[in-house]
Amino acid sequence: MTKPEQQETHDAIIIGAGVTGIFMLHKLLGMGMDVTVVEAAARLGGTWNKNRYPGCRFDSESYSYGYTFSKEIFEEWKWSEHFAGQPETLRYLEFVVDKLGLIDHMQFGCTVKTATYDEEGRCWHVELEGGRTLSARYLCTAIGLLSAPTLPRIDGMGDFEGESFHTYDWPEEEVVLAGKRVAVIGTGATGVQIISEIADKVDQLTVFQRRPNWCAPLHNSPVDDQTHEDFKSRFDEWVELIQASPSGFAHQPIIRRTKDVPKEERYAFWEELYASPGFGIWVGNYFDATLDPEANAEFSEFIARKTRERIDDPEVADILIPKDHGFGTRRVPLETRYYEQYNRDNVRLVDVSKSPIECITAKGIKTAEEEHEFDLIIYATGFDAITGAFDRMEIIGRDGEKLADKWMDGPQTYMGIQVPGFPNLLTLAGPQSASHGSNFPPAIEAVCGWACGLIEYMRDNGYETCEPTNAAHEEWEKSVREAYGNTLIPTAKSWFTGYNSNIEGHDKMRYLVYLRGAVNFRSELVDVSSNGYRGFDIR
Ligand code: NA7
Repeated sequence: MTKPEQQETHDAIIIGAGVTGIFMLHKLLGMGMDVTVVEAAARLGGTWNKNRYPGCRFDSESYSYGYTFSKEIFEEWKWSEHFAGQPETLRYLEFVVDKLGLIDHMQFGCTVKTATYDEEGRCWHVELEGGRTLSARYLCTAIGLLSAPTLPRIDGMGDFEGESFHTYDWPEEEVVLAGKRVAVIGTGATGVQIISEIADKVDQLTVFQRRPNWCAPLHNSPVDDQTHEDFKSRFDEWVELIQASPSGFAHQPIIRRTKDVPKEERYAFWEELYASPGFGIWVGNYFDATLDPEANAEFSEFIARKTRERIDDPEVADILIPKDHGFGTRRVPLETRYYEQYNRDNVRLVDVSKSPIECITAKGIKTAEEEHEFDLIIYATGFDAITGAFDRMEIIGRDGEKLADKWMDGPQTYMGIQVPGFPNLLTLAGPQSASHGSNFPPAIEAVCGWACGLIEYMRDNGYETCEPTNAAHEEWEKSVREAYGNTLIPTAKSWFTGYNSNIEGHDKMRYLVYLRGAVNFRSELVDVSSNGYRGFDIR
């Protein structure tokens, strides 16, 4: 392949200016490299720029979601809530970029159309929408795990005369909710947040639920000055706590089997978890709660009881309690007064599993039983998770092989970071890494740090290309699959297991996530690098 003339050339190109892209840019610039970030949106922030729907906020503790690589940033930024909302998180990322002087290395409004490996030049050529091309030795994808929204495949969606959009495409300008008849389709983490937030702001809210999720209270609260000072004084301890946790949150699983704990004691502990903030209820429980079917069933029944207590109408409660999967086998939405919203007179729940949506009409949504009229339809229908953002651009490796074809039946990677046949492509936050199975930013700090170590090693030794061997990739694949088998995750259809009814072909299990936890993942990274980057073919 010949290099197009007058091409903009860098040492590295990072695609995406979100949490990952920002940190990777900072690291590579620190190594003295010439780097540019190309970002499709008009501003930085990635997920936290796009998800502007009402109620969007962290389910991670603010202090565990913020970067931990800089004590100065940790100390200077004061979170206003223990689980910050989207506007604050976006401001935080802008603060970090400003503090580190990164903005001049970012180009906005740049959607990548194709990225093609040039065997002869040992580099990547990136073509943007509009025709501009850039090239670099290293191509780093920082394109998010939930950044390819999927709309349902329902007839008549274009006929609706009111407003409608996917939560990811929530408009920047204000959306008037007061006095509106609103439909929300979808009750995942996004739907739960939006329903909780808007129920008392709209005239009527109708929720279309296909399958319920197990939700638990978030217990958010403001951060006062004293608490912030405490966090500042315990920075090292706090980072250690997060690093020691398999989930990357400020919670450790209890190393006791559920049935080994006397009944009274375990129920008292579960009450405590239900009354505590954050994901402790999911990842700070007895370790077998999401591994052993019996333990899982008992804990699920406990949550079902807690849920029923909050809903006035037992029939509505029954529809909201999952029957097809146990607690924690899908992503647990954390909520603030979610279930109480169904006690309001202006909120209605439609069970789509019993009363399927037939079509969208000019006026609203027609189910098998009724035609509902709306002013606004909100699609909280989720994402083509983890691999979707890769599929939306054309990535072409050695011998013209397309990444989308290679990954047709599921991703193939080594360490979740590289793909055989795609030299010098670093899939930061790519499939089969720990960043999806644990708190995202700490995992990404580890992955980016490791990838930079690899680049440094290549630079110091005069190497030009790196890609995994097929054998290493196959072994990794096997290990990722085996880890699924040790959990109850495969018993539930969700984005963790690669299902999405709105995409052709995504109706079978795909192994997208490294499930052995963040601590093991970091050990595997260290093991590989300290053994001469075992499994990588570096030339
Ligand atoms: P999720 O968790 O994938 O949830 C999507 C929801 O939309 C879920 O309730 C789906 O029902 C529902 N859905 C999807 N397609 C349809 C159709 N065609 N008809 C009816 N209902 C549908 O996405 P979220 O955006 O909520 O959360 C994604 C992540 O963002 C979350 O895990 C956090 O990490 C942040 P289903 O359960 O498939 O029956």
